Amino acid sequence: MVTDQLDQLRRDAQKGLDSAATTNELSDWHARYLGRKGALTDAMRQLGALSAEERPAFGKAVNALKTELSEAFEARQEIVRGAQLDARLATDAIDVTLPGRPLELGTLHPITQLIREVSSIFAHLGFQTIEGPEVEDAYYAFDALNIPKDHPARDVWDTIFVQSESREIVLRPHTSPMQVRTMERLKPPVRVIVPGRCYRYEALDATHEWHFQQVEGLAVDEHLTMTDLKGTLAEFARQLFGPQRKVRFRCDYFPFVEPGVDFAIDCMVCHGDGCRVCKGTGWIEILGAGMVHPNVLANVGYDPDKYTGWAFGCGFERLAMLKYGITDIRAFYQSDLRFLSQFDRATA
Ligand code: FA5
Repeated sequence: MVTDQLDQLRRDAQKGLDSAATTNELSDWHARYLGRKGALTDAMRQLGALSAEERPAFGKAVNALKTELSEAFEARQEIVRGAQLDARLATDAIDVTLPGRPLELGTLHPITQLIREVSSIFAHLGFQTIEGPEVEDAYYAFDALNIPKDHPARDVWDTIFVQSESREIVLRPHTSPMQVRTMERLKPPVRVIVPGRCYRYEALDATHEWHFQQVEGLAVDEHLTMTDLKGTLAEFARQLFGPQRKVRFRCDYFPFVEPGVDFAIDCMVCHGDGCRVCKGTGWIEILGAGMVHPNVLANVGYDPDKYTGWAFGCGFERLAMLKYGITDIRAFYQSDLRFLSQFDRATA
């Protein structure tokens, strides 16, 4: 009778195990048959009600069934785990034959491209490209450039001040401070260009940004003259804007050069006839330049009787506007991909 009960228990347990298909169902089954309050524990409890002769055989049979069901449980557990893994692999399957999604490549900003082009032109003319600080001491931005405190020309550069009590620190309004820093560091002959960011407290419009990029050019040696300046800038303009470009120099004033000039090229839209781009003049001014002022040479310890030099300063955004026919300078820094992706010829 008791043995019949155990046989029934075995059949029920085996049936339940065969139909357990998930780990949850398996742990329910384990609790029901092998757990502390499970059917086999109940069966063991019946030992007390049996006679002394029946007990050993029944105890042995219960233990054998426990071992048998434990082994069956482990085997079933393996099968269920394997089936679950197969199901997960089937749903997560990657089709390695599908074509990949192409990565969108970034491109260099048009101003960065132009900086590289200008550096390359000047490299072929024997100029080294260097960089300098954007946060600058007013000594380098003004004083050493022959613009002492209270000089009216200081207002021309609408300067953003960072600190002004013990020491005047500014966001550089032009790259000309690098004339002084370079000459302090190097002995003549000097031939450098210095591209970099500049900042001015400006009213913004189609040709004025509060943040823009300039390139400074500086050459110092014995016997340098305006002719060298003129030849270098004409070559630069023709390489950038085409070999047929005419160039024009006119007097201009900058405290750190003497004489000072503005440099223009003939309008590439109307070829000098006069149009909206050149405001009817036939010429487009692209930079300021001149012979380095003797005071600036003296400030860095160069002998102005022995050395002469020339310098120029040019805005990259205005160059790019001319080169690419862009009518509003603000387009460069609005991060509009529709605008920027037009300049995707260089990616490295
Ligand atoms: C200067 O900054 C002088 N340091 C240039 C110079 C260097 C003269 C060496 C002589 C010798 P100016 O303020 O004109 O000059 O600026 C030079 C160029 O910077 C301008 O022709 C223009 O292209 C660009 N620029 C000036 N202000 C702005 C602005 N707000 N937005 C965009 N470009 C500007």
